[in-house]
Amino acid sequence: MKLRGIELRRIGIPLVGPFRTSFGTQNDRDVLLLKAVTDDAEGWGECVAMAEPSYSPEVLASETAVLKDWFLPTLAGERGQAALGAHGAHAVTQLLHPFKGHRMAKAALEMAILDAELRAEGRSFGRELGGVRETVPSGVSVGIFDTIPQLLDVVGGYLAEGYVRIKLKIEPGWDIEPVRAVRERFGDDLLLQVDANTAYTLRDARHLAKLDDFDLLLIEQPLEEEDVVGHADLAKIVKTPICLDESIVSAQTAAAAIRLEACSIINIKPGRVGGYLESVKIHDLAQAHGLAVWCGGMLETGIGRAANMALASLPGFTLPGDVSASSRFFHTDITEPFVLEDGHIRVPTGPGLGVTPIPEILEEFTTSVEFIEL
Ligand code: NPG
Repeated sequence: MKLRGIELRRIGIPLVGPFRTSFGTQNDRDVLLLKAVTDDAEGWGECVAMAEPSYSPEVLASETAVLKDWFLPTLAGERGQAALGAHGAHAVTQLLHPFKGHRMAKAALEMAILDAELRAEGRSFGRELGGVRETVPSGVSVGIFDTIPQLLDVVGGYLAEGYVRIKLKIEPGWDIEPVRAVRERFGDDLLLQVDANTAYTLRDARHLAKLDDFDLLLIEQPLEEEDVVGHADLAKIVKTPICLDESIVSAQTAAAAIRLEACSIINIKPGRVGGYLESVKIHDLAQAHGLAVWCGGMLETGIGRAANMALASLPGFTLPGDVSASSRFFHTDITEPFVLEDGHIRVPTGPGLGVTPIPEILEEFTTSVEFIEL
């Protein structure tokens, strides 16, 4: 495979409504899309970085800069092209290994090149990653609201649509009571979990233990991302399983967290860990240690969503993920929308991602575009 160039395209899509978490409120999604142009095919990648460094230090501006200044020149060089020619997308991680961090840019680049490679060979993302399911159960992430009646209305709406699991965003002051209200209104059979996005400290352990009354599937990332030991301490006080998100940025950090017993469940987000291939490694590691994993979401367009569906179809993804229908976030997606079918979403089976942006819609949302020839 010869990589001819990469198109970097910024798009802005309005959200169906504000999405409030413990780290801020989003009203639209500003996305960096990559298109890898090879001799044989074109492939798409989506960079999940956000505009502000509130979830991760990696932001759209930093990821665009490292791609242009470091990653693309490395792939363009003689050694880069030779490695891509021999090993395709599997060479990307090794080639970019000398560069620290910026996993969201690495993930997007690997994804675009892998998509181009698979499209050229007529193979699907799902098959390539090791997927075993045709459909995946769909969970939905529910933001923070001003009042409990508002929250109950929204959760009721999602359940009427068929979502099989509800994740409530929590923060100090919005935790026990909203969880109690949802559990009481919708009953004990509802699959329910919470996500704190690092909003607590170990001093809140007794308070968080009150969540044990509500039979939650898990508490996601209650403490700061670097406080892995704190999560291990918390896991001894709280009975609800601890799930890590922000703390896990690689298979190596996953191995350390498992060894420390800091979590019993992992949320895998390919952008956060540097790509779909690293995600498979974390899946395999978790499976070997008997931990459940599930696929997180970062308000992806249909491009990132398609790849997430493929990942979520692997056998170790035993909990429903944040793999919602496109309509959860967007009135108009840039690809054919992903839709709920009896609480599940169909994993694309066509070559590569199995979906492509619809040109007119892509143009409408585009705010800038640049082609970098290699
Ligand atoms: O379904 O795409 C989705 C969103 C799920 O809540 C969700 N994502 O902390 O997990 C998270 C949160 C998030 C969104 C994080 C955007 C970072 C950016």
